[in-house]
Amino acid sequence: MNEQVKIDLDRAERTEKLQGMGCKRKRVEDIRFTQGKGSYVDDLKLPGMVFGDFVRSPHAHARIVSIDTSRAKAMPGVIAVLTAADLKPLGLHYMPTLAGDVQAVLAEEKVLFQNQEVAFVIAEDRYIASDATELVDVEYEALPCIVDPFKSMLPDAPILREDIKDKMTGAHGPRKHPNHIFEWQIGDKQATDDVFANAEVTIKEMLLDHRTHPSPLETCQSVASFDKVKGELTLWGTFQAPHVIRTVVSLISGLPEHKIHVIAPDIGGGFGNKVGAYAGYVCSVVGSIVLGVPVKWVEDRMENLSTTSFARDYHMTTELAATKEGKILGMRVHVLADHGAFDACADPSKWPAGFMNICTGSYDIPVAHLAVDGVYTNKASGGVAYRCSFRVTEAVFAIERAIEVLAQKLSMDSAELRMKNFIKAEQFPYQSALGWEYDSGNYHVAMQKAMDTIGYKQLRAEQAEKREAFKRGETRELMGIGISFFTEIVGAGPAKNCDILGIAMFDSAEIRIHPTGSVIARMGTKSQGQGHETTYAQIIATELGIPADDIMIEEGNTDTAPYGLGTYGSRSTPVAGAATAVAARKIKAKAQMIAAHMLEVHEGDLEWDIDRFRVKGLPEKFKTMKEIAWSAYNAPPPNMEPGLEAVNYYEPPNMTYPFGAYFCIMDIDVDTGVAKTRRFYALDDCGTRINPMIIEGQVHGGLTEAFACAMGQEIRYDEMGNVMGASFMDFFLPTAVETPKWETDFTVTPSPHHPIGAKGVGESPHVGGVPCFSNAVNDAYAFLGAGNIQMPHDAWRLWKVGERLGLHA
Ligand code: MCN
Ligand code: CUM
Repeated sequence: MNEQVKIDLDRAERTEKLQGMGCKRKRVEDIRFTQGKGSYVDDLKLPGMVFGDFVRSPHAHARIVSIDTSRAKAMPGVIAVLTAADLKPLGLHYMPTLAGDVQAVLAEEKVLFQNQEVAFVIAEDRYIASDATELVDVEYEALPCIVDPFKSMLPDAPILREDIKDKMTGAHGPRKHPNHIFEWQIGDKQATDDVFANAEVTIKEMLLDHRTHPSPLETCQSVASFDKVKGELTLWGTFQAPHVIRTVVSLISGLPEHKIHVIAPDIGGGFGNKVGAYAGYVCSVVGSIVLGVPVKWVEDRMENLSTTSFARDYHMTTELAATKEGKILGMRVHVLADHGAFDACADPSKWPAGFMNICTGSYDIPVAHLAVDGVYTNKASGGVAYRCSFRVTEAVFAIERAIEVLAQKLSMDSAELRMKNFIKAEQFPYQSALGWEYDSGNYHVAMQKAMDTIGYKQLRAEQAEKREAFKRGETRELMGIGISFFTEIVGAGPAKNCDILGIAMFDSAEIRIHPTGSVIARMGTKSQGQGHETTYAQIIATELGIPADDIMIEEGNTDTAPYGLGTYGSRSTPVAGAATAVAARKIKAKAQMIAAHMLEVHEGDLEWDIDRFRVKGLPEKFKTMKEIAWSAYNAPPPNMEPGLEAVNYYEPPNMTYPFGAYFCIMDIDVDTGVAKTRRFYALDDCGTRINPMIIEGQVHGGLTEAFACAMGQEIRYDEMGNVMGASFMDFFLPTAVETPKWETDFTVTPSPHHPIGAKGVGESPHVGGVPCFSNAVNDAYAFLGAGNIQMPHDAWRLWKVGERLGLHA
């Protein structure tokens, strides 16, 4: 073996041993999860712990005439019953929301949605608490309710929020009606209107991204334990953002922040459902402070689906203006946003409709205007959840459906229309008409790769044949080809435009190298299943040349982790991932000085080689990171402080802009409305890939949820405001049986401003997936003149489309 081959082999071996970035490292957390050894909130059992459960409103809108708790209090095992009257003297019957509104913790004079919290029963066990809720006698006087957001601002609409009815300025400016929350406008209205007035071709469609729910398998829960002697509160809970929860608890309870310990243990899925603050958290805290014992609150499935943060409910009137040749000239969107009874959207403060202004998508659209009206209705609150990247799901749905509608009007192939209007590689960084600077992209290449891989031309030919066969009555099956090309905006965010409660949306990493060269690192984010323990270690492994197996990642304890804004909006990699790389580089710089001292050379004479510093030109003279770590504690250079650790709080200079090209081939039986996904191909570009296997897992999960949303999942209300679909009997949660097979692919366009070039990916498959499914369904029926078919596309609704088109015998 010649010398060079030996060196290469040795380097390859050392690299492999690290299991660093790019490695399909197996998820370390799965060792405990697959053995049932995870530690979730409900696993917590504390001495003297008691249990709370809510009395909830059967009405969507009603006045509370009286609440009588005496029968419940008399039940053996019941310890206390809290109502708004108990919370009011503490100023806790309302709590602030992240959107600048207030939200009732326990309803005082009125209830505003079905299953709203009215009283909190605390008992010796969960069953007694639950039984006792039925003994709380609440007298209601039903009021007319608003379910349809289009009726919310009618002159004679019942006023929902009497608590703020005279407050005609909300957190985001003037309100037009007592049921109006905000109007948000962005873009050049005049220029856009002018383009539409003169355009050769225009389209306009009301596109509904219907109300649904993230429904993580583990529901929302908390355990509060107040130590009266120390005056300290420990709060365990299903929190995607533990530090933010600590700050909120401090602000509303008046307890000093350092006396509050917030711990988010293992979380069984979040999907945005666990960002906000809920009545259950507040009641468990108040219960524990009042009673001096730990209080546990655990939602059941119906409570989760019907009361905690919903997703979507965006009614998007979307318009495009174009030339006859298909060059898009302008976009105009009006959104009616149904926020339910309280504005509890978890957006960065300045963005009442999240990043909806990414709705120009992947296209070079010169002018655009977006207006969003948020309104109150008699439904549960929430609105920013479910792999949404702050309303990017809605934005991408609007543009990707609109592109299909335009293509049809132009009688143009929709892939070709996309290609014609993509932002070109040389246009990056690209300034969008609605205010974003896209950091990087290579759309044509990704789209072409996707089209070639699935055999797009052949599929269209097959579809044309099938359509003819259908017309001749030879088949009852319709073939749809769904396309979506999405651009995401993730990694909130730069301080100039992203804050929560005034706290800039940085994130953090603290890395400590122990004398033996093993590592503990802590971040301000919190995994809910994304595999952070595996992947952050891979970043550190590559940066510092320490095997990932020697690195422990810890998140979710506000006492030990540096302050961070948490995990949502696919921000962990763009923000805390960047902090991790930067903190590691600080350590590496110190390590280089130590190595120079050990090797008795000048720092500049050293070069980094996978897991060691070596002397340039003398590769046999080196010190490994492990050796350096030992030296850092035992014999640091003179005048250098011992130890090897660093912290970084990273404020990103820009967001990251992952993108992807998705294709769905679907066959629909017109007689039953049953849709079968024949093939689903997803090409994702999230820049530098830390763990390809985890990315694939994220894509599989996100696509499955996209399939669910598009094809059946829905939180629907009847005209009385009764929530339909608040159990898994009615709410479509796909199992392995219904779920299609996924094909994944990728291109790599690194983010130019991120230390390792990585972009987020957690929400991409959902953002791109939903319109792809809907486009497939719409494409299947398009040649029959079906017009726009709204989601969800369950068999019943598709059967009705066939009925409407007169396709059934
Ligand atoms: N990753 C990677 N290379 C990249 C980007 C990401 O290997 N270029 C890896 C990361 O290291 C991480 C995972 O992919 O392990 C997701 O990273 P990222 O895209 O940064 O997203 P977050 O970690 O911030 O996760 C949040 C995102 C959101 S907002 C929702 S909603 C969602 C999602 O993640 N909820 C989830 N995926 C989920 N997956 C599970 N299992 N459970 C949830 O609740
Ligand atoms: Cu919008 S759901 Mo995720 O950001 O937790």
